[in-house]
Amino acid sequence: MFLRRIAVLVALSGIAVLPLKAQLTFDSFPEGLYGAIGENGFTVSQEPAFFILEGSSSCSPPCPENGTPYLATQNGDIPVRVFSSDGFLFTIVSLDLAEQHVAVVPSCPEVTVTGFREEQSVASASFSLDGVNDGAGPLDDFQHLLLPSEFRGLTSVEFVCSNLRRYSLANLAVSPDVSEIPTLSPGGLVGLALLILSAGLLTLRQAKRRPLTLRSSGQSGCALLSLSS
Ligand SMILES: [Ca+2]
Ligand SMILES: [Ca+2]
Repeated sequence: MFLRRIAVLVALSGIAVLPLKAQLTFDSFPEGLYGAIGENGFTVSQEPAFFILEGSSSCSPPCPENGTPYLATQNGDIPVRVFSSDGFLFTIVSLDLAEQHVAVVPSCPEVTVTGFREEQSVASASFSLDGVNDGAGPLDDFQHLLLPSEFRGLTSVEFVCSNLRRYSLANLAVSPDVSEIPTLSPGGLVGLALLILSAGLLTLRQAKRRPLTLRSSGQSGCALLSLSS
């Protein structure tokens, strides 16, 4: 009760509470065209827009299938950009990539992932797509890929497939860098301390009003003791 009350007060105070890990699945978005979407504290954008698709039958020729919605590009040359909606530095751990359309050759051969850091340096990695893409067929269209450890401390990350080749993207595992969560100002610390103190006093006052049941060993029954003032 006490911890739950503190959590509610912290939330009401407007102090940012960050998930340590977040999965960007796109699962909560209906099919359609989007210029940008927000999920779990992160923004995903592409100019002028990308598709959210639910499966192979969503387009013609058929698209890949993974049983859930995913992001599909209109133009691989224009970067799909991901960044923390609150401006925190973050790490990208893994993602799922697939081609865009069944039986379209050549499909996207390779997606390049570029992570941008605050001090202007970049991390870059390219992932070859396996060409396996049978839509509603039994094969796994999406590949699960791990990013190198250099993809941390990022302000944003971008995905590109050159020569206008389309590709599909799902299940980005990202996490805000804990060291980048800002410390509270002295005023903020005082405010947080007062919130915790208030929650404690409220919990103690309610506990005093409740009857307290004491059970002593070696005796049958129990004594009821009221601490009401
Ligand atoms: Ca398939
Ligand atoms: Ca594939």
